[in-house]
Amino acid sequence: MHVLVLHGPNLNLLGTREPDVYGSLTLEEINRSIRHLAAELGCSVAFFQSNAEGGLIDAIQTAPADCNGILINPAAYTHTSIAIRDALAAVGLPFVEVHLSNIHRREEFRHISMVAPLAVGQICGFGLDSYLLGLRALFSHLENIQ
Ligand code: CA2
Repeated sequence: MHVLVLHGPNLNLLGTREPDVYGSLTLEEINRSIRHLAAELGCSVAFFQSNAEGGLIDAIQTAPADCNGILINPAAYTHTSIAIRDALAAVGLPFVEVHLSNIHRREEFRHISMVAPLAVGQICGFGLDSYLLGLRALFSHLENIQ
């Protein structure tokens, strides 16, 4: 099983600013924990972060070549990007949407997710654990549909 982990805009800044909202871990540290869990589960992971909508869309479009599923934090594009939603719909790979913060207890504009209706599920509010729970959920979903 191979999973693509996608991080949206500004997540490269993790660990440097707004630790009260997003925690103090860097993106590299988050990726390390995801890689560790993936090894435990017996799946492989690839990581991609982009601040550009097009970069994320290109990664989604090429994912079916070698990936069984996608773990995605689209960051602010969650709330705005019909283009990312269309790309996820077009490739049809199962994906789990994750967020570090609980988007439903924040500003109203964060309550809407363009991608949630297509996701296997959404996990938010648990910091690093959102990613780890998301990977476990995606992995077990992928095993069940094999
Ligand atoms: O909680 C999440 O994971 C979000 O996807 C993070 C996005 C935000 O726009 C979503 O509503 C919820 C923002 C990512 C920005 O990350 C930063 C990290 C450090 C410093 C500044 C921004």
